This record gives sequence, structure tokens and C-alpha cells, in this order.
Amino acid sequence: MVAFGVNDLREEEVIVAPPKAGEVRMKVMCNALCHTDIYTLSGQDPEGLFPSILGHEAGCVVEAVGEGVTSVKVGDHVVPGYTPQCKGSDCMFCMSPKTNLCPKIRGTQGKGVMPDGTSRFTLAKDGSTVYHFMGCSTFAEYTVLAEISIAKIDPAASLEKACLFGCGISTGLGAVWNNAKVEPFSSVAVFGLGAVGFAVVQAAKAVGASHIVGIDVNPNKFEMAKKLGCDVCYNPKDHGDEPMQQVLVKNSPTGFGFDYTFDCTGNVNVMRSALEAAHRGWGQCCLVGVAAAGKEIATRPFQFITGRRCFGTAFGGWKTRDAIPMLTDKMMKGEIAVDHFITHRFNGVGETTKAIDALHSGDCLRAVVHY
Ligand code: NAD
Ligand code: DAO
Ligand code: ZN
Repeated sequence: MVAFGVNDLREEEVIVAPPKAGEVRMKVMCNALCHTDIYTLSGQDPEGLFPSILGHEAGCVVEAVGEGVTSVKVGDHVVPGYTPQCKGSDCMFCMSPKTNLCPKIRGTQGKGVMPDGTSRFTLAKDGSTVYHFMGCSTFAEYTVLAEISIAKIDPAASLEKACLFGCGISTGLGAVWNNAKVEPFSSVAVFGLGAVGFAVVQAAKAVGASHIVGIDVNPNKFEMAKKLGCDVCYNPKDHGDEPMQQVLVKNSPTGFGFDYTFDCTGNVNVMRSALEAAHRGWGQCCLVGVAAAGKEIATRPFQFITGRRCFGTAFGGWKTRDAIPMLTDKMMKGEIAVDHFITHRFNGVGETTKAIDALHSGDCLRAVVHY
């Protein structure tokens, strides 16, 4: 599926060149739609390039490896990552336990090309170049990635489920476990009950948070939220003009706010609510949602002076190649439930457009397209 321009996604025959040194070509078996793909397709992403092949949450099988590739071989099952992990002893980011933001191929990835500065995709009909996206480009039957962006998983794992660890679910889990480091008996407020917000709820429940609330403008989300661990759910529409932070602080266990709050909406006004709903003296607010281009957050500095902290997460802080196999193993052992995230299934890469419609419907968490 080639994105030729804003909301112009068409099925095309594309030549996928063999992998060069340090690269891997893979057969994409299935792909789960994520809002970031739609965001870029809709033209809102200032870094978005056309024509390009979008998609970044996939389950794949290695088909060919380039010179020097040692960490995967033909036939291995893999999940692409949009945040690489070069593991180089000269990479201060990979060597630091504080971050997952390996910058090794950031420059070329942002320009829609492979690390050597060229694309592996050309349109069969005229030989013109098609760009890569987030270093993954999985809206295609075959794609090429840098070896440092590929997580090898247990071949016994369901690729349909493991692909979810390529983005949203890992992000929600990691936001709680790695970035916020939520402690047992904490109070937690989760704004936005999509796949990412639900993963936050699950992770908070798993660490023993004692009071979890979910906030969403779509009350259809509340039943699942409660099954996963929310004690109470709020719809901001039920509270008129009263700011949600005020409603939440008033109803929090201590009356002073929540130990941990998470924005999983990407709405900057909600981010403010999340920060201001954090507990006086120690509350921590984690921004998970990705705001639209040009948006800024506002609050009074007094919120920080009185002890609240705010930070964000990229891919839940996970180091891609180490974490995705580990999370997949936990899923296989029944320690992370993911079945409920797959609300829609489609067949054939051409059905990506149907999956996009499903994602817009409001009742979709993840739509998986099997190729
Ligand atoms: P989603 O659209 O499925 O879920 C968002 C939820 O927020 C929906 O249920 C929606 O009804 C709710 N919502 C919207 N506006 C609201 C409001 N004003 N108040 C309360 N609830 C509101 O999306 P998702 O797949 O769960 O992703 C959530 C966000 O996380 C997106 O912004 C996505 O881009 C981002 N994301 C970030 C990372 C990262 O690494 N930081 C990774 C993956 C996704
Ligand atoms: O390394 O500078 C960089 C870019 C990091 C990108 C992190 C992206 C996090 C948000 C992704 C949105 C969901 C796919
Ligand atoms: Zn690195």
C-alpha cells in the first residue's frame, strides 16, 4: 500500500530491493494499524514524506539477510522496531540504562531512507522511488530494515499477537514499568482508554496499584477498562465545564490527587489535566500520547513548585531488541494478556483501507491485517 499523498493510499506493485550490508529483508505476515500511520497519511505529520510505505506494528519472517548480518537468519520470526538498538559500546544511549533512544540511524530514518541514504522501494510501473516510514514500512508484503531495528522472537509465538509489541502495547506497559516506575499501592489515573491506555491500566494493575481510574469521552470503553483493572471510570462530558483535574483531585483517595497520571490521548488540554491531577508533593505525570504538530502544553509553574513532575515516554522506554522477545515470552507464559486488543481482522494488504476505517470507528483497539 503506497501513500502517494494526503489520504491517498493505493495498492501498487513495488519492487523491494535485496538487503544491503547490515540490512534484512523480510516477509510481512501481519500488520496492526496504529494511529501514527493514519496521522501521517492524513498529512498532519510535518516529517511525513510521500510517496511512502507506512506501517510499523508487524509480525514478519526473515527472507534474506545482507552482508555482515549476524543476529538473525533466514526463517527467523521477527518484529520490527521504530526505535533501533545498536548495542554499540560507543553508543552512549544504548549503554545507558536511562534511555532507549538510540540515535544510530535517526538521521536517515527521519528522511525516509535506509542508513546508506537510499530507498529499497521502487514502483514497478515506472521505477520511481518510494520512501520508507519510521524505519519499518510494513504496509507491504516485503520490507527491508536495518538489522539494529529488528527484534527476534520465539518462532512458537503467534505473530498476530507478537506484532502488538511493536508499538502501542509495549508503550503502555513500559510507561508504567520503566518510565513512571509505578509502585504497589499507588493511585493511578489514565486519560484515554485506547490500546495504549488499556495497556497502562493492565501494567498498573500488575504492579499492585491500589486505585486505578480511567477517563475517556467514549463510555463504551468503560466495561473493558473495569475488567482490566479500573476501579472507577469518568466521562468528562458528564462533568460540564468543571475541569477533569478538579473532579479527579476531589475524588482521589487522599483528596490531593493521584500518585501517577498518564495521558494516552495526545490532546494537549488533556495533558494539562493529567499533570494537574497528579498528587500535591510527589505526583508524577507521564505523557504517552503524541500531540498534533505545532501543539503546545500549558500549565502554571506553581504545579511543579508544589511537587508535581512531568515527563514523557517513547516506546515505553524499552530497548527494542532486548524487550520485544522478553515481552513476547511473558505473553506466551500468560503473564501479559493481549487477546482483547485485537478487535478487528482483515485479509490481504489491500484491506489496509478497511482496517483504517475500523480504526476510525471508535470501537477498535487494534485491527490486524493478515497478508
Ligand atoms: P486510541 O485513539 O485508540 O485511544 C485514544 C483514546 O482517547 C480513545 O479511547 C478516545 O476516546 C480517548 N480520548 C480522546 N480524546 C479524549 C479526551 N479529550 N478526554 C478523554 N479521552 C479522550 O489511540 P491509542 O492507539 O491508544 O494511542 C494513544 C496515543 O498514544 C496516541 O496519541 C498515539 O499516537 C500515542 N502513542 C505514543 C507512543 C509513544 O511511544 N509515546 C507509542 C504508541 C502510541
Ligand atoms: O530518536 O529522536 C528520536 C525519535 C524518537 C521517536 C520516538 C517516537 C515516539 C512516538 C511514536 C509514536 C507512535 C508510533
Ligand atoms: Zn545505540
